[in-house]
Amino acid sequence: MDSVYNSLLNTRRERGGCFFLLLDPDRMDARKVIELSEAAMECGVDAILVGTSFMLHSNFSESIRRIKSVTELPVLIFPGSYTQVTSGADAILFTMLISGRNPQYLIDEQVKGAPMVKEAGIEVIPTGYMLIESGTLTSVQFISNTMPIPRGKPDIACAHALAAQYLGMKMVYLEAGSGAEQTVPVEMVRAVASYVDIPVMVGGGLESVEDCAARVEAGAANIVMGNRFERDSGFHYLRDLTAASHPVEMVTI
Ligand code: 1GP
Repeated sequence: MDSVYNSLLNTRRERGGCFFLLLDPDRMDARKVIELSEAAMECGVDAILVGTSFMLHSNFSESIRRIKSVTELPVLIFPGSYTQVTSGADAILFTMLISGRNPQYLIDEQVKGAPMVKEAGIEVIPTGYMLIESGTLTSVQFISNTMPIPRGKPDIACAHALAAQYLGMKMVYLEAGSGAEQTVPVEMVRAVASYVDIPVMVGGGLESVEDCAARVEAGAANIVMGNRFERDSGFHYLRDLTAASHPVEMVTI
């Protein structure tokens, strides 16, 4: 029933953390999607997230089908809107933008998407999505028309994350926005991870081994990276990033 969620919990328990690769089919061509999916398999990625803001150029279902054809990794939809619900994936992060006060992203998108998720028959991972201030106006902030949580206010982040837990969500996502100049502060990750019992996911502007290691050490269960792979070609460093997100394995080698 919750097989993807439970397998990610197990990985986190056994290896200290998980690394998720985010693919945006609007921002890379089909060949790169395939290349990255294959590299993910080889380099120790735990799951592939697929999501996009607009669906300007991509055929979302076809992209997921392509990814599934070259990898056995779990593929999770990370939807920019309810129109991205499709049956080819293994699970969906059923997100609610809890840091905002825009009813469209608190309930409207979910009501439109719920019947589609049921029809698709995919696993649902209810996720509290929290936008964190990152120094500049990010796409997600602009599109969602919501205020991010101030980066110097971990107490506000903690209260939102706990509300998500009490509402029955299975995960919280601390998001600085794709390509963020300032990433989610390590101290905010530490505060939230020690305050709630559900896994904490972190993403937005993370680039380096140190970025990943510091957030896993602070208690993040899942690290998300996408933008860096859109820019670069050759993915030799991916293995280092996944290793940094699996600290238990690093110690035992
Ligand atoms: C964006 O948190 C994710 O939704 C990943 O961010 O693309 O900056 O890695 P990047």
